[in-house]
Amino acid sequence: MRAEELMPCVLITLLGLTLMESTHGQHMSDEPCSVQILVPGLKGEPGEKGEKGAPGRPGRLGPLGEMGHTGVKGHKGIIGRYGKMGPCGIKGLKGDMGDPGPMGLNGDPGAPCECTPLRKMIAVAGIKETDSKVYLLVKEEKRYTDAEVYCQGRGGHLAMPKDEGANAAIAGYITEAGLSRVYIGINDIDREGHFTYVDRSPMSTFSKWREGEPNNAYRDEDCAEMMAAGDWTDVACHPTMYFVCEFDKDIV
Ligand SMILES: [Ca+2]
Ligand SMILES: [Ca+2]
Repeated sequence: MRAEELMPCVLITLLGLTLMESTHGQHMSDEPCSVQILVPGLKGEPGEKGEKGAPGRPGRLGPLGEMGHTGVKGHKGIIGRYGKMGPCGIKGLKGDMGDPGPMGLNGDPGAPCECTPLRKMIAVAGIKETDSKVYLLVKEEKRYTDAEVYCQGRGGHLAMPKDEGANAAIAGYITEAGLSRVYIGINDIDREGHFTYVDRSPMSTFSKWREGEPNNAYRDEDCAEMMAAGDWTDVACHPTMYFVCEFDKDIV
């Protein structure tokens, strides 16, 4: 037999030996080279169930799902916290003036009065004085009652000459001022023909009526004036003229 013819036999035998070794090994070595047809055996009995395998690898990412339906509107929420303070507003209009405040404290005492210069100044302004009275010629034309109000407002009365000295002082005052007549504090307003001083003190022994006066001319003369010579006449009360006030010295 040539090598070429022997080769298939050898190959098949080797193959058969290899396959059959586990079951027929002891018989194969004695057999001469022969052709054997190897076919699969019968299906065996099912094996026992194996153990659970390890978890598989993660699957591939799936496709996007469809868009969901619009939900139902929810209930109103509770009130939130206060917000931050807003910016400043524009300036308002000016308000009304307030009530007057309380009176302030008294000021410090003034400097002591330098009386000599003051008296000198008053004298320059035209004051006349006797031992007990100071007279002031007021060059403002007023009715009799208004003249008395003026004098009272300054703490005095229309001049009430009650003796020759006072009467002379007033008369000199009128003359020096270049006047002819002024109101003085004598009248019979309360009772016709019954003259009193303007402070209602009675006429006593002293009087200086001009001859023929008082005559209550036109039945309308209830006031009195002094002429520059110092004599008196009764006159109407409503004409306006200058007048002389008198003040007690102890209150000046
Ligand atoms: Ca009269
Ligand atoms: Ca008269």
